[in-house]
Formats: sequence, C-alpha cells, structure tokens
Amino acid sequence: MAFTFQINNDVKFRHDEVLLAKAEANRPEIQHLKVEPGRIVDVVEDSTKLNGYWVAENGKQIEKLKEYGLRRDESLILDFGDHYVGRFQVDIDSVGSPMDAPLMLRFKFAEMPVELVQESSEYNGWLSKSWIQEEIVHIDELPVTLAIPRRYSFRYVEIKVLDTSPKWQAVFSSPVLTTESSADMTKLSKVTLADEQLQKIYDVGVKTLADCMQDVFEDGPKRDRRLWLGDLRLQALANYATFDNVDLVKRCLYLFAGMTTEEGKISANVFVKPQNVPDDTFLFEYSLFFISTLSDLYKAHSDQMLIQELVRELYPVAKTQMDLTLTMIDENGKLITDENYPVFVDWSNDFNKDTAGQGEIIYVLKQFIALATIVGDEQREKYEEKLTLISNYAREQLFNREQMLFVTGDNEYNIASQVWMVLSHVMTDKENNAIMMQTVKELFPVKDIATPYMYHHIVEALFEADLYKEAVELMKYYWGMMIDLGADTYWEAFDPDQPDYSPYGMSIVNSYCHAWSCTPVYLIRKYLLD
Ligand code: RAM
Repeated sequence: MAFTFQINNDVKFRHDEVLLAKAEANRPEIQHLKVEPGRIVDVVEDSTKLNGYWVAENGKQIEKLKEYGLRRDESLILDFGDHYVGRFQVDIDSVGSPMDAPLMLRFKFAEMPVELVQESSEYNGWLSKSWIQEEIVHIDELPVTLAIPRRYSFRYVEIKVLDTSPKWQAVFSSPVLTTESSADMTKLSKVTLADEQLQKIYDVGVKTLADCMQDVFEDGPKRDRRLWLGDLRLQALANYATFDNVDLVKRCLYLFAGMTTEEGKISANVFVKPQNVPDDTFLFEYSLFFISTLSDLYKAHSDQMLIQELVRELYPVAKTQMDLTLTMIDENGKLITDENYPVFVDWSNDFNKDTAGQGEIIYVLKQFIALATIVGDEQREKYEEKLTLISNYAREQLFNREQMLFVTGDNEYNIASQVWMVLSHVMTDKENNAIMMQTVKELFPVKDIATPYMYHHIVEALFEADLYKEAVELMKYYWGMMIDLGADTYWEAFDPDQPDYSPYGMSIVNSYCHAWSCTPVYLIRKYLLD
C-alpha cells in the first residue's frame, strides 16, 4: 500500500458561485426508513468468514430486550440484518436500586463482525483513528431516549455498559435506525438473472451503490464520506443502469467544475460540509475523469436537451483538464509523468504506471474529441492531431509485437498497462483480443492488487476484448469471494490472496461499503444484459 497524503496548501482555488449555485439546486432529497434490529447475536469464530469472525444468535431474544439488565462490562450486539447508513436511537432505563452513579456506555457500529472484535485503543495505523465507529456516552438521568447524533454506516451495534454501580443495571428497549440515502428504491429497475451467483453479485452491488448515494456520491459512508472523482465516474455508470439519478451526477459535476485551482485543475476530491471545499489532493486521471463523467452522462442521456446544454456549459472546464494534461506529453507523444500529480491506477505503487497513464489519456482524449464535436469546437482538429501522436507512440514504442503486450518503465510487463491500452482501443479489436489472451496467459493470476477499482478495469478490459468467459469468471471470483466471506456491501480494499489485509494496518478503519466496488451492476447490465 503506498497511497499517501498530499499536502498542497499553497494551491489557490477559485469558487465559481454560479456553478456552485447549480450544484446546490441539484442537491438530492434524503430518503428515510425506520429499521429495527432482527436479533441479538454474539461474535463467533468462523474461519470461512472475513478475518475469521461471524455472528450467531446467543439465545437472547430481541422481543425480550428490555429484560436483559446489563452490569459493568456486559454488552449485547444488535443485528439489523443488512447494511444501512443512518442514525441510531434507543430507550434506556435502570432497574434495581436508585441510580447512584452515571451510566457510562460504549456504542460500536460495525459493517462487519471483525470491527466488533478489534479494540480502538490498539489502532496505530496511518489514517485517523477518529474514523473508528465508536461512541462513549455518559448519562446522568434515566430513563432517557438516547439519539446518537452522528450518522453511522453499519449492520451491527454493540452496546456495552462500561459502568453503572453494583446497585442497579441498565436496560434497553425500542432500538431503531433511521436510514439516510438519496437512492430512491422506487426508481430501481429490477434485474432478474438466470445465474444465481451473478444475481447475488448484482444485488449486493446495488445495495453498495444505494448506501453510498447521499448528499453527493460518497466514496464510503463510513470513510471517507466525501466525493472522489475516480469513484464518481464508476458510481455514475452504475447509477445509469439502476436508479438513474441524473441530478445527483449533475450536482457532483458542478461541484468539481465550481472549485478548480486558479489554473483550472480539478482536485481529486471535494468536501461539501459545512461548506464546499476542494481537497488539495490531485491525481492525474481523477482530474481527467471529469471529462469521462461528462461524456458518460451525455451518452446515457443524449436525448435530453438539458444534458446537451450541460455539456456546453461544462465543456470549457473539461477542455482545461485536457489542455493541462497535454502539457505532459513530449514531442514524440510520450506521457512524462509527474510524481506530484501521480497516475493512480491502483493503490499499489509496486508496478510502473507510465503506460497505463498513456492508455488513460488516449481513453479520455477520444471522449473529449466526441464532446468537442458536440459543441462544435473549432480547435477539434488540434486534439485529433494529439490523439494521433500519442496513439502512434503507444503503438510504435510501447507495444511489443513479439510478446503481444505493452511494455512500461524498465522493460516491465504488467496487467495495468494492457488493461488501459485495451480500454483505450488504441489497437484493433483483433489485437485487443490477442493482448488480453496473452495477458491471461502470461500475467494472470492477478497478484498484489487490493482494490476493486483495479479489478473493475481488468474485468472491463476482458469484456472489451471479447473474452466474456474470462471476464465473468474473474468477476465471480473476486466479488463472489467477498459475498462468501460475508459482504452485505462491497469493500474498499480486498486482496483475495490475503483476505484479512488492511491497507491501514488494522481493518477497524476499513470501509466495507465503498462506491468504487459497486460496478458489477454496470458490468452486468452493459455486457451481459443490454
Ligand atoms: C481512498 C478512497 C477513495 C479513492 C482514493 C484514491 O482514499 O478509497 O475512494 O478514490 O483512495
């Protein structure tokens, strides 16, 4: 894992109030549901589940919750039966002698059982421990209805009594979760698949997307709870195939377009609370994917006049991203990467990303030229020439015909280079097919990749290269394994060779509902149904 913090606090940003007002006008309505827990459980060891933990009923009945008085260090775990995002509330009272000391409680909110086992005091990872979903509360007077103010992302809630007094116990009743999501389930177009495993993979993808649809397309409702452009691009594609909330995509595009650097560069992510603020983090292709997201929106809804107008309105912002990127191309058409503006591709930095980055430019430049055509940009030809130059460099300097693979860095052959070149369609369909066959033969199985983001692109490249069987196999292997390990929603990080791996040193801060992993929804709709 080598994704690191960037600190660029000398960068100056512009706020375009007109665009930001439009972002505000497209703010979604948050939908609410009341959900009650279905049972009381214990965490149990189970080697077939993630990190070796699962849950099982412990004989306590949820209907009799109020009868279970808890003393110092006693706890119970409520299971809501599925993953949700929202706020938790519970009624608390005391039984026994008068309440002669405050009640001290700890609440833990967990997406996966492993989070209930790990202790926050032992966390020493590089991401803030403030992400750990835990609350310590003191209560002076009972009875009370305690509504935890913070939004949490969870299936399980552990209530632990840290202390009462030897004279009385705490009792709990009417626990309820009020959900939050901007996904409108009534808009969901149902999909029925003959293959049961694919159906499950699809359904969990929809749930993942729905729980990440908040005030913006969040990357993860547990963490980082913000709008990342790389995640947005994939969420938007999955969204067109399901909820089709166009306004939410528009809101996110306006937010990025409304807060660029003074030179016009779009940051990798933005915050929207308590006010709109762009992060001082920049990733090469995340900026470029503004163009892709605009282009994908157009493709999904080109029949709508309003979308055509939106493309015209945001085209200058898209053009600036392309112009800034083209300054990184040398006279031969080679991308000269810059470590201060890293090519992302995947969290791992253990492989060279130059050729993958070159493929990404070609991929986006084609989308950009299509947009230039729509708006009638007179400079379109200039971009066509650049495309030829960059594509020729890829075909002539980076493609090794003997190996039938793209090279990168110091004579390195990696999966990411093939995948992005195939996705860019810089080669013919026949060549793409041969490249991915060669990739499967020489570079598979996929190793040391822990992001569903990268797996998504590998699967998509297999589909694009007409290797449907291999694509479905990999999708079932990767996302199917998460389901087998207990996923209600897909995870931010997952390496099938080391399922317990956390990029942060401890899985208690892992996000187990993460937007960039929802894409089987899009892949299944695009390649297996439409
Ligand atoms: C992590 C998050 C986010 C992703 C970035 C690059 O911080 O998982 O979703 O886009 O990495």
